[in-house]
Amino acid sequence: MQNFFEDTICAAATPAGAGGIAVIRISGTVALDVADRITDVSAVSTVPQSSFVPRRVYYKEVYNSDGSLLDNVLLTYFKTPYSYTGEDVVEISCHASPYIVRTILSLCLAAGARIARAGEFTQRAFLNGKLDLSQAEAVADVIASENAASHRLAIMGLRGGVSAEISMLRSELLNLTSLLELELDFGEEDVEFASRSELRKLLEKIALHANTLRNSFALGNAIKEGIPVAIIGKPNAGKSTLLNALLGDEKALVSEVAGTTRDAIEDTVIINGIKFRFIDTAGLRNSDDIVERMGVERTLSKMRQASIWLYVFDITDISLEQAYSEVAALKPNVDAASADAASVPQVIFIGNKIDKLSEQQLSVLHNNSLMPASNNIFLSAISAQSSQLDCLREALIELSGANAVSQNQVILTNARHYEILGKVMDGLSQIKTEIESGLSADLLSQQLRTVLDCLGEITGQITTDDVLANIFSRFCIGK
Ligand SMILES: Nc1nc2c(ncn2[C@@H]2O[C@H](COP(=O)(O)OP(=O)(O)OP(=O)(O)O)[C@@H](O)[C@H]2O)c(=O)[nH]1
Ligand SMILES: [Mg+2]
Repeated sequence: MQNFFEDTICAAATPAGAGGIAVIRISGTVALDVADRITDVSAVSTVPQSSFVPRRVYYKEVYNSDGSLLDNVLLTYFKTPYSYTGEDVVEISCHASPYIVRTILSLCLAAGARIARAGEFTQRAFLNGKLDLSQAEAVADVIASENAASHRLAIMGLRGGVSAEISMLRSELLNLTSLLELELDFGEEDVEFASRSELRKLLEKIALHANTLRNSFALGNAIKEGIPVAIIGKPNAGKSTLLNALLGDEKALVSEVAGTTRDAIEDTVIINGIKFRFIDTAGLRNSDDIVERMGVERTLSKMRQASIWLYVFDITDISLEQAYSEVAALKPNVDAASADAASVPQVIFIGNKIDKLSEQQLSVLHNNSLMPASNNIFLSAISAQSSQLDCLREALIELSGANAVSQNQVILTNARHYEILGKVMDGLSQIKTEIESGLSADLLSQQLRTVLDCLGEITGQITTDDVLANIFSRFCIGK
């Protein structure tokens, strides 16, 4: 259904002072009027009858209010409802001078438009039914996407992947609700159309579906924000050297003094279209130095957040078995936060400083430069100083899981959707308990309706002004 807003809005859709061309977008009932007033004639003259044909590009002149030429522009008209917002939209491409853009905007204001708020074009698109809310949110993700993996997920959202998944869940729940509501219609006759154990099974299936979708957020969020990789190990193992080599930048201080790194040092790198967030940490050891102890605390907390650990050890100093037992000893320190199976980190053991090994010792390692030792454990022998890290990069890409996402797989990347699905899961498990305790059909169906409303918050069938304001205020102006 089309909503009509009183105001016609305008804004630059391109960043100020960048590139050769800027685009100004005007949307609303008087967009065409505004376009008429500012092109070819002085803005103070009377309004001519518009002759713009939709979806054609016009070469026009824009004049200052004193009648002098401001710029030559290209103008395109999109007639309601066939536009981004669903309203009459005019797009003006002008030269990207901030002065020209500012002046055209002020001519638009004089002609009856007002400046758009952040995200207002997309908000109108949503309110006019051009996009649902999860798609509107994906627009912001597409704009923000900076690598192949996050872009792929954003496009999936924009094309309605999340919406389709939610509407599938909704229709499964609606089926269940209508089974129950049918019973209500025959209330007097005390019939049970759906056996309670059938209902429970259906509900479990729906909960499983919702849970799978919800769990995909761990990966989706990591792909969007950068897969968190903690570089950990004993002091002097070469962690900071490895960070620098991975970043191709001398970001962290390196020295032969054990305990060089105190604070966690983070930076992101894109490897094969996947963003990784590497976190170099303070070497793990017991220390009397209070600052170093604080650093170690910080290391443990970064380890809890990481989905991959690079456990670096000096291959000339300790054996693989020792490295294993060191990591095993670390696990209890971080397990508290890892109750969720999805968050158990994968570990790559990195025997560092192979340049210090003899030819003979090296030949033992040869061909074994990267071996999957068991489920979540990989081995790599490197020299962090040499920057020859292709094996490690390949292992990281593989462990990230980003490439395993198939074209059609829906992965959540939006924290709001994740939170709502949490509420949905709670609701479903409560209903399951209530089915078991024999709650009446009408109370059960009421509860199911509440869960359905929850799902509607994701796609925007159910929203409040606050939620909308919160979502769209994070957009840039002009989008
Ligand atoms: N021969 C050799 N030396 C290395 C290699 N990697 C690091 N080193 C040296 O080992 C020492 C410690 O390196 P760092 O990168 O500072 O070690 P770290 O693990 O960050 O140490 P802390 O910050 O103290 O925990 C430095 O003198 C490095 O030059 C390597 O691959 N081969
Ligand atoms: Mg260091």
